[in-house]
Amino acid sequence: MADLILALDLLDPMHAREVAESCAASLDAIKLGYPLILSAGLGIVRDLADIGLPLIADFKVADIPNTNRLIADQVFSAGFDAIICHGFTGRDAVEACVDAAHAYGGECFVVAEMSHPGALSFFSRGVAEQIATLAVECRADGIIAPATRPERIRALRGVVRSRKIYSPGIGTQGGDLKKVLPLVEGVIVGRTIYGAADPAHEAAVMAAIVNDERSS
Ligand code: 3DU
Repeated sequence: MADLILALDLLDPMHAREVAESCAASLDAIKLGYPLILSAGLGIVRDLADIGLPLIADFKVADIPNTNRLIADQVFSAGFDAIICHGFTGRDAVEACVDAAHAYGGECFVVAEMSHPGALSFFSRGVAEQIATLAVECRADGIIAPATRPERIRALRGVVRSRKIYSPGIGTQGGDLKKVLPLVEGVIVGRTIYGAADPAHEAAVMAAIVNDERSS
């Protein structure tokens, strides 16, 4: 049972709101990251809250524990429901994010392996498995794993078991929605939806595939 999560990487706040609103009925959550927040300001989180979907902060937080805690406090105070952090920073830094998320009743996801080709420079030779293990030990709610490499999602499932796996890289980056859906709890889709001529239609098409998988 996977969720459809829109990566809202648009720069114009009005356009972002329009796309989010028009796609909302097909979505389970919206992920906001640096592109939109740096352009529109953190206030856009409150502006989007009335759409009624959980909002995930993709800041891939990767600092020392104290700074991670300060960032996470800002994220959850702003109205986000979940945060994404990096795991290569180590146990204390990841725990700072997880603890802050849970103190606010939110969730924390740890990037285990990225989806782009260059990710393999460092997310290889067992590193992703180590990060996923750390995520579980730190009581993170889940990990981020690449839709571009379904075999890696399968390998990381062996580590995280029942914890959630959210997977970006569908569509534009080459990941196949139908292949990835049975492997994860959430698919993250950006350009294929918001870059379509009719984003609401594209989101509805994808949601129908997600729902088919849910009922199969
Ligand atoms: O390629 P898309 O346009 O569907 O966007 C994917 C989103 O997921 C985008 O916000 C990107 O920053 C994020 N992401 C990855 O693509 C890959 C990762 O490993 C982690 C996050």
